[in-house]
Amino acid sequence: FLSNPEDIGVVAVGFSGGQNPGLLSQLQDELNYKLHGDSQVNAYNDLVPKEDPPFRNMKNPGTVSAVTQRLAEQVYSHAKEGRMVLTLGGDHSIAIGTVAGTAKAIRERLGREIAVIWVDAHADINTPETSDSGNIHGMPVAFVTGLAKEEKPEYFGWLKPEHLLSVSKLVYIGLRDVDAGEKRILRENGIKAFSMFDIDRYGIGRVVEMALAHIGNDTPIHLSFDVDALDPMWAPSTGTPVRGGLTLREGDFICESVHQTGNLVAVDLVEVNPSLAADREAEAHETIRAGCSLVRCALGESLL
Ligand code: B3U
Ligand code: MN
Ligand code: MN
Repeated sequence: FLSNPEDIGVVAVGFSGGQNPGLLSQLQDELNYKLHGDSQVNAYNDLVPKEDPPFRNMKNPGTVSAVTQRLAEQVYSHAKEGRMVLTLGGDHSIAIGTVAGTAKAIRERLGREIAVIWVDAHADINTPETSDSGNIHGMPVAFVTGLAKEEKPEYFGWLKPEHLLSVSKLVYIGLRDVDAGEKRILRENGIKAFSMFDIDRYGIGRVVEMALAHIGNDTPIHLSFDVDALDPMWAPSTGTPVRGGLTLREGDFICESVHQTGNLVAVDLVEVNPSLAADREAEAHETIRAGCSLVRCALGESLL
């Protein structure tokens, strides 16, 4: 294993409030993992600026930049010590920090470039200019690949070459809601992507095999799993549900397969956003159950 499989660095980010610790206590108490870092949810309140006007069409750019910069340092220090890093989100903008942190740590520790498997209904590769929404959770891949660039340190200018991911080491699984501008970016950069169409056509087994073949043997893998890749039947409590997604078993299979490579160095589980509305408690519970299943599979717990 490229990371010590019994030793996990955990970072819990925002939003999901009191929900994530359920997963954390499962890992620690039932499965005897050694957890480092906060078992608390980082609010990063100290980093939120008083005013945060849009910049290049991005919403809350100063806040997201400062939070992801801090997160990159946290993830970096776990990965540098050889721990597998598990980050529980939070919206997918946090992957700017997690990918930056692992990319830098793995370069220093193993002298290698990481690969990223991005499991999502969306491509999250808008630049500030191609984005219609201005939401940074639709842009993280553009920032970590250097396709979106910004000099100002308070607006992601802290991203340096050692934080970046090469587009040839990126592969998507589960896409089904991709903007026209994003399709152009994927095409022009020759980025490997397996949509739901490919999963229907080849089956999840072949798709994962092809995805892993693309990034190559013994490449350190960062798995960034947006729970909205799953069909809303399994994960209804998420910001932008899109029907026609992965079954829970297909999601679990991706995680198990990545575990089996022995090359997993980091996992993000994001967009788990349990609504506090009382009438949606059952949906929140189902979504968290799905998230727990994915993480346990990524840790190899479901394999014999
Ligand atoms: N592509 C759209 C929608 C979107 C992307 N990621 C999420 N939603 N979660 C955008 O806003 O960039
Ligand atoms: Mn996403
Ligand atoms: Mn998504």
